[in-house]
Amino acid sequence: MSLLSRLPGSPGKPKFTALALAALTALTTFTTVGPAASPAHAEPEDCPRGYLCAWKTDHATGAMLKISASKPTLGAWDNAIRAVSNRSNLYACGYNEPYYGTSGGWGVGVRNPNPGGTEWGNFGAPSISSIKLVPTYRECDGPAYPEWSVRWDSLSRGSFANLDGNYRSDLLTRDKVGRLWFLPGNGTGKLVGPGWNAMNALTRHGDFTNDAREDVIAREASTGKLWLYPGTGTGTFGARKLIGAGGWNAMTRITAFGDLTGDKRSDLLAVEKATGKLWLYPGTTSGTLGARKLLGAGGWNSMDALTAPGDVTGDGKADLIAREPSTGKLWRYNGKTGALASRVLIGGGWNALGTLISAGDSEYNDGRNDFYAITNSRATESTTGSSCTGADCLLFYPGNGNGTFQQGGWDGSLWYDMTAVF
Ligand SMILES: [Ca+2]
Ligand SMILES: [Ca+2]
Ligand SMILES: [Ca+2]
Ligand SMILES: [Ca+2]
Repeated sequence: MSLLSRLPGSPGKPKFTALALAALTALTTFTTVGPAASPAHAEPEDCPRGYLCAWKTDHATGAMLKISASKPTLGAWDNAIRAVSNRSNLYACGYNEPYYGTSGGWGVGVRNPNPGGTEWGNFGAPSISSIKLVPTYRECDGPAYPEWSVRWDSLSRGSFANLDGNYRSDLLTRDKVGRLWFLPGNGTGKLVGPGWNAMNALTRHGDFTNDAREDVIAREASTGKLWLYPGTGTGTFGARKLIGAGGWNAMTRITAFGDLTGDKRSDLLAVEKATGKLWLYPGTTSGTLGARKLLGAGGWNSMDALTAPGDVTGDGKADLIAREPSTGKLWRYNGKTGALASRVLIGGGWNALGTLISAGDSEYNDGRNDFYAITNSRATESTTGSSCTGADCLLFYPGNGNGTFQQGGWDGSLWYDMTAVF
């Protein structure tokens, strides 16, 4: 079916806003608009901002349906919608069955948010029987969060990459609209809370409050304050505590590391933007951070990803992984007590990867910490080892326990609509 059409008032000028991932999912984004011939009474302008409006004619004339929330059934509008304008801030998903079901090989028709009202069109079929309005594209045909499934692993238990302390590594992910989700590792997800777009650095790994439960540290963009969110041991968090009164906007690559100083308390690493120095902020008995110590005299601005995978070399000391964007090389810095050893090259081609993720010993029950990465648009079949190319494929790199990782492979999940995974 052809999705190409024209914008009102711009005959012959095609406009596409289809999402790149449409081809990878059952979803289809329609940006089609009415026929070039101007209707006598074009009414899309009558649709108020904040609403999804629908008409029973191709020309968007006559009676107008106006909704601002999902409709599992459509009553008199069932199978009657021929034109739509989505002036809400949400994605509009059209289904050919009631209660958001599809049948007959029909996928979900999606219309992107268009509060300005510059586009109108249809859902791609005249048989729409329910409409969902959702904040992110992926919610048209599934949960708001990606599928994170790892095997039950007796050695996973602990407070590294394990917020709920059970036998599966877990992840946190923030979606585009700022909701933070806890992914316990069995494919499900639980909402931690909204509002996390106020933070422009998020990190975890290790326990900072000395209760054996993993915590989260976040930087507030508007203030440069650093906040500690104490883990409750269930994937939720207690009242946040200020651990950095300000000035943290001068830092980048803020990374909860595990224990580097050897006192069994988790420490924090960060790079000073102005100088390229790498600093260690030691965890203390009170859950605050002690006086910082210089770890790297300079040059750390040449790294664009710091990741703390825990101990990957098997000596019991946490290690650091960093990517050099100018070369795409991945480097490992072995942890020593209070310092990092000279770097060791562990991979190339890592510029095709966006987010790097540590998940502890997530698989194989081997006590070896594993590593994950999410591809960016540069990823090819050789990057992913699979047919998943381009952005948002989650790749799994099993740890060998000696500081190296096996060849990565796609785990089958797609992480679009996410702005942080940690
Ligand atoms: Ca804790
Ligand atoms: Ca420490
Ligand atoms: Ca180590
Ligand atoms: Ca493992």
